[in-house]
Amino acid sequence: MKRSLTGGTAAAVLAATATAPPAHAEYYSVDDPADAESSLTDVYNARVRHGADEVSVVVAFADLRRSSAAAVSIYFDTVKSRRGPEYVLTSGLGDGTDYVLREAVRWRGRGEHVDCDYRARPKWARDKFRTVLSRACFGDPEEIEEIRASVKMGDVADGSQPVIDWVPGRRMWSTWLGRGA
Ligand SMILES: [Ca+2]
Ligand SMILES: [Ca+2]
Repeated sequence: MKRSLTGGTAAAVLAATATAPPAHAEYYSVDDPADAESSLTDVYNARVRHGADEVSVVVAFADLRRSSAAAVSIYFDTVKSRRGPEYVLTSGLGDGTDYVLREAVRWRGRGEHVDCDYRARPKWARDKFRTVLSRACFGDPEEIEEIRASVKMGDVADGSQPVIDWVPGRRMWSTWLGRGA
């Protein structure tokens, strides 16, 4: 289902509008424009939460379906002194697909899956994808102070041309999130 040209253009003009939380907030939420409309899974919003024991990310799409062939990668930056993400969770968005958390090097997953407590699930009826990861997935929980995340959706809408939607932008990050109560 195509959005109207007018609506799409107007939305695309707007830069991603972040809800600026105070420093060390535990939440980050960003709306993303209709800038990948050739894919049903154009990302509309991403929300990151750094809780007392878990980190969760919810990604909202225009129209998420069980038949989706798209995938989502959620990058986590946990070590400020090392450029780029330390971890990446990758999942399919269709029915029967799987998900995996791996260490990341230069924005690519590498090695075996990280052995820790995490889960991920598309919620087709709500057009959302949600993942929840134990803080222990990111190393010694006592040593992790702040975490930030970046979201990339990838789809092959017409079977040839890849459609990519980064939130809040290509290799850009949420704010740093301190551990919440
Ligand atoms: Ca978008
Ligand atoms: Ca890093």
